[in-house]
Amino acid sequence: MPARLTDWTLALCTGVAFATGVYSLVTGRAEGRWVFVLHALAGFALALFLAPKLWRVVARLWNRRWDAHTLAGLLATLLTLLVTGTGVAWVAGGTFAFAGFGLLNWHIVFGFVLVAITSWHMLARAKPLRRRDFAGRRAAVRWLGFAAFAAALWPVQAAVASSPRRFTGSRVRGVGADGTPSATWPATSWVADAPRPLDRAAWRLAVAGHVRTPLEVAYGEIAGDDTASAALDCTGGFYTAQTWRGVRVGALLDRAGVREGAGWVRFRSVTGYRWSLPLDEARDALLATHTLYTGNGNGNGNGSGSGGAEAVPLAHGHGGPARLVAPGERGFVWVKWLVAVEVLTAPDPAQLVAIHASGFTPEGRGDIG
Ligand code: HEM
Ligand code: HEM
Ligand SMILES: Nc1nc2c(c(=O)[nH]1)N[C@H]1C(S)=C(S)[C@@H](COP(=O)(O)O)O[C@H]1N2
Ligand SMILES: [Mo]
Repeated sequence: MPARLTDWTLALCTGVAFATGVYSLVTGRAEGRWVFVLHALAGFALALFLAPKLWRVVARLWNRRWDAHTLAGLLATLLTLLVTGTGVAWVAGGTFAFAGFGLLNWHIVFGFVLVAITSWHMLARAKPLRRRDFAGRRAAVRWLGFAAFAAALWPVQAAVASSPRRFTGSRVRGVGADGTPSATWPATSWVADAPRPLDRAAWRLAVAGHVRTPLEVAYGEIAGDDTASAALDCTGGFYTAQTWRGVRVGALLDRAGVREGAGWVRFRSVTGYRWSLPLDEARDALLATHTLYTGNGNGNGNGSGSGGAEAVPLAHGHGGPARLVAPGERGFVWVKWLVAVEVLTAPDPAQLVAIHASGFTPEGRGDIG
């Protein structure tokens, strides 16, 4: 295979794997499934095209034609193996934890490092692709052969892959011994938000912003009868499918009266963590105070029975008194410890900073209540 064709194919595979990987972080709907397929194919192809590449450069390394940038190529090789290895190990059901990070988190970290290292390697070595690098029949046949090989690995991995896994790659948590949902999924604050427990009696939710009548709503008004069945799917690699109970956001917004020109609704935590959704999507979302279980014992017993279903109040770790439940959105959108619902006329770009910085606010650190 022509050297430059191999090299630029490696660049393409790395770019596609990285882009689909990053995009996968925000995909929570089944229509986004293809992103994960493309991600795996790009990853498999990267690993396969590595073979002719190393075959080609090994003599160069062996003959000590080393310079200041050789290290980049060597590190790229190492990172390629680490990234594809951790990806496949995750899919195959592997577990691993180091420095507070699990296997999937390390996979993501390695992915970012690989892109940085490959950029360095390319700046030092890349030569432009010419027409004759991919015009030859032999080259085309070989290239297609490799690509077909990568695609053929997809059904193989599907057969080998661990289950139950969601299409996002997340593994199920929060199920009882009998396999039905229970209130036992992990409490995860990925930026180490750790507020003090909020007192339900004193807690108030502000409904504010672009509304006719700003409201201060007490717990009893949020703990309603609206329900939503939806999976909380954390990008850290777990999901839990629950029936959530509380009040539909749209019902609250109707009470406050959304003003003309509103387009977004921002959900804010006591820690400063916040996210916003388009108005229509926000209306369908739920402010949840409880999870519901039919049958006995799955909710750990501290709930109240009603109509055969047991309702368990959201524990502090899960964002009680009330959290956002946004069906179809990844877990990071499901703001915990809600204190405000704000109607906006434009999206809030600073939320991208807020979801990384909320562990550093006095409330987020738990210094003040
Ligand atoms: C992402 C996976 C890649 C790996 C693991 C990798 C690995 C290596 C290694 C180990 C070497 C020999 C050490 C050195 O002289 O630097 C090398 C050389 C080289 N690489 Fe890469 N590389 C990758 C991607 C790329 C890309 C994307 C390009 C350019 C588009 C590229 C172009 C080159 C060139 C031109 C050389 C000089 C050696 C020769 O052409 O014979 N590589 N690579
Ligand atoms: C840049 C280089 C990357 C490469 C080469 C790569 C490669 C892979 C491979 C080969 C797999 C296994 C796929 C399978 O067997 O189905 C995988 C899985 C996965 N990767 Fe990556 N990856 C990269 C970056 C990323 C990034 C940046 C993210 C997220 C930000 C990410 C998220 C994931 C997830 C969520 C899975 C599990 C998918 C599943 O369980 O079906 N990857 N990756
Ligand atoms: N205030 C706040 N809300 C938050 C988070 C956070 O760190 N702070 N983490 C989010 C993430 S990344 C996930 S996956 C879910 C986790 O919810 P759980 O603790 O009930 O599992 O909450 C989301 N809501
Ligand atoms: Mo998460």
